[in-house]
Amino acid sequence: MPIFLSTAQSDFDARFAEMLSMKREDAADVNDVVTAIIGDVRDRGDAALVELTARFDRLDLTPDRLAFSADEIAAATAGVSAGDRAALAMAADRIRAYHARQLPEDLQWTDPEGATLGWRWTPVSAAGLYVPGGQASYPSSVLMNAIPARVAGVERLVICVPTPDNVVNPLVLLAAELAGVDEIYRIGGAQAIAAMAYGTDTIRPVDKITGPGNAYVAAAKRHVFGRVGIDMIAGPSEVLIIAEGAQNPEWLALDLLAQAEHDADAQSILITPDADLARAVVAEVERILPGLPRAAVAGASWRDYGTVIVTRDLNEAAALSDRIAPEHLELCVDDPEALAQKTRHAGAIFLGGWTPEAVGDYVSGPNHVLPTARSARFSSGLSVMDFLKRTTLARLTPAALGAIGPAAVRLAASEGLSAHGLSVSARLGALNGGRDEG
Ligand code: HSO
Ligand code: ZN
Repeated sequence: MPIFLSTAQSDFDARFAEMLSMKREDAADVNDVVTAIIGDVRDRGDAALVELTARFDRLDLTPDRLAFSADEIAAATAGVSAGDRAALAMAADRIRAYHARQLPEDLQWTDPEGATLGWRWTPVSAAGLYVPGGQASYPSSVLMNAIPARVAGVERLVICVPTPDNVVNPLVLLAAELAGVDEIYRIGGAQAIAAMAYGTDTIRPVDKITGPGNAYVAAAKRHVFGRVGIDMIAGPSEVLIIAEGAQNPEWLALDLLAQAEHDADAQSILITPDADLARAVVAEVERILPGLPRAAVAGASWRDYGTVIVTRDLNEAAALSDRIAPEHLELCVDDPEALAQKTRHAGAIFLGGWTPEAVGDYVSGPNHVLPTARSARFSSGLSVMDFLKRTTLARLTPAALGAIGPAAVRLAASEGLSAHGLSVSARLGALNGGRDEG
């Protein structure tokens, strides 16, 4: 049974707070194991990668076979159907076009004192993308991680994907090819993260690591943060749908189930001012669920975390949504634009009944790597910006230094940093024809 709440209940606030604080992820403590693996890869490089891959993935490699060769990629992708290939290519094109618009502009101006100031953006030199193996190996996620890096201008793009028992998803390799990935290594887990962060004889280190992974991968990313940049650590996925009467209950139920089938820890929430619609959607979920191939996963998610909230009106629904700060927000209402104006905290907003979140997972264009677990309050989805850094620029004329330098001299004195003060005042002295400046 999902959780049912109504804002008319006298204890609504307490029950809503309880729902909000529900812990959905049981992060296993794998830090000791991960620290040992990372140490091993740092000490022994390729030899450790070969051993760990034999142990965890039952795959015998040699250092020269860590990377997929061009022939292996061609052979693996040859069997992909024309239809799948075209769908993936369309997704890649649309994701590329969307992200191209994110490229930020450099800026420079001269202020009234004569200081020319600004900043410029430059890409990281090399990025590494982790792709999980097996069931969770999503070609769409390869596109979502790799394309923004390429659009940012990253010169070298690397993928690590584990291939347990030598099984690889051909669509993952095809997605990598479409996105313009340069190197693909068949290694996974903490050892792959360590190899990308520290490098081995075969794998040169990267500057930034992104991509989803299990508890070991997440712990390894935290561990190497600082040595390299990382993206967010994603928690279980979630969707919040705000709907009103005229919407199709079956479509809404399917949208809730699309989220629930990701993971038993995923959360699907429906908020509506229409109690009849709420009942109809729940009935549809129950009707459809048993027939889904992933009924066990979706059913567990719906039973444990599924939530239905009946509000007095849409305004109340928008306010609750902001408190939840969902990863995905669907606005299935007559005037989605107006409702979108009333919400701020969401990773991605899908406006109107013809924009199911699933289309955003694949082909609409925006990124599907989004802030989970209420972190949309303070962070954003993956973007071109994640692969860029900003360098600030300043150039002063003698007159500009004359105008603002004396304040720096004072502040240096107040911090007890005499060389700082002298470095400015020496120049001010030269400016004033040798007279000292205080
Ligand atoms: N909804 C997931 C992404 C995804 N869905 C990949 C299907 N494939 C997290 O935004
Ligand atoms: Zn999805």
